[in-house]
Amino acid sequence: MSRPEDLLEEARKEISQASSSESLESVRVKYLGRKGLLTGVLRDVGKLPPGDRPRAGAELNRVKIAIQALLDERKTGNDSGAAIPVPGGVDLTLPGRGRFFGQRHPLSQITAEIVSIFYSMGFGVVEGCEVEEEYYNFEALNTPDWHPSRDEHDSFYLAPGILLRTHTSPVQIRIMEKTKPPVRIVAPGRCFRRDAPDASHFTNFHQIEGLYVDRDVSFANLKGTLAEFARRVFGPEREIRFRPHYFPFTEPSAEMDVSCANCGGKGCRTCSGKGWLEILGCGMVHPNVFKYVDIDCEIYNGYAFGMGIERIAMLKYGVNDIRLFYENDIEFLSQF
Ligand code: 2NM
Repeated sequence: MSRPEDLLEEARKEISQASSSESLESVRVKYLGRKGLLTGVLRDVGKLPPGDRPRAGAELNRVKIAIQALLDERKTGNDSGAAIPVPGGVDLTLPGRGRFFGQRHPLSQITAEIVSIFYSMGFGVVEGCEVEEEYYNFEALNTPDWHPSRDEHDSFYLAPGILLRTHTSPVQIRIMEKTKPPVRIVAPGRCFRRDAPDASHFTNFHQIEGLYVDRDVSFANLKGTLAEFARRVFGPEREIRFRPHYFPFTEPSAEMDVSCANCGGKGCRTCSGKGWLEILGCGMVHPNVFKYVDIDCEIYNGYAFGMGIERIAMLKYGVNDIRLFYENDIEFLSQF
């Protein structure tokens, strides 16, 4: 009598080599058919001494179930019953590999979102150069030479008077130089500062700045526009507030906060107990700036604002480290 495990091994080999459903069926008949090898051996169990029968029967049943499982496994994947050639052992019945779809970087997504909000309110979109002249980056922005950001240790100078822009404001100066009011633009782009990297600083970051110059522009116009912006980015349930601040290029100046989403304004760790999160700076364009670009500040005035895109993205999505945006970690990026 053949040993059950030998039968199983032979059946396994023949099942894997079967190249058509017909040959698979003949393997089944050979082992499990009415006159099959296994059926024959099962019948012989009756001739064993009564004490040995239960064990032998159970063993053979196990083999029978295993052979049937191997046959079933080979059959699924090939329901048509037609012969499938298997070139080089490639299993053509396996599902195809998924195609990898890329996506836009979260900073590009949020930039596009912010730009489209201002675009819908009538702002044009302008981009400038990352390498700037000191004049456009500081001088024309009423930024005195005692200001810390003019220090060699705070900006990247490429040559005397030439540096990587520390904000996108030079774009606004260049536009005002050659455009008669009304001017209504936003300028998104990459900026550079010589900061030591930590959870909220990086040597390059992104800004969107806005500028509106016309007759009779008021601080109320600025507040209304920025309130609408905050509603659209953070949702209508968040409150906003303005606090006085200082910028060389605006007077008066302010910072705008949104209420903390985490605690609803009560104060928690996210907002350092303040209940508010600072999201941007703004103000009425300083008359000295208008003098540099030859716009008559007796006729025209305007407002300007600037925000860090990383900061907005971090607050909106709950990201706690700016460096995550710059590490090309697919696990992180694909969440957006
Ligand atoms: C800010 C805050 C306040 C600003 C000012 C100007 C310009 F060119 F009109 F003078 N552009 N951007 C500005 C004003 C930027 O960023 C925090």
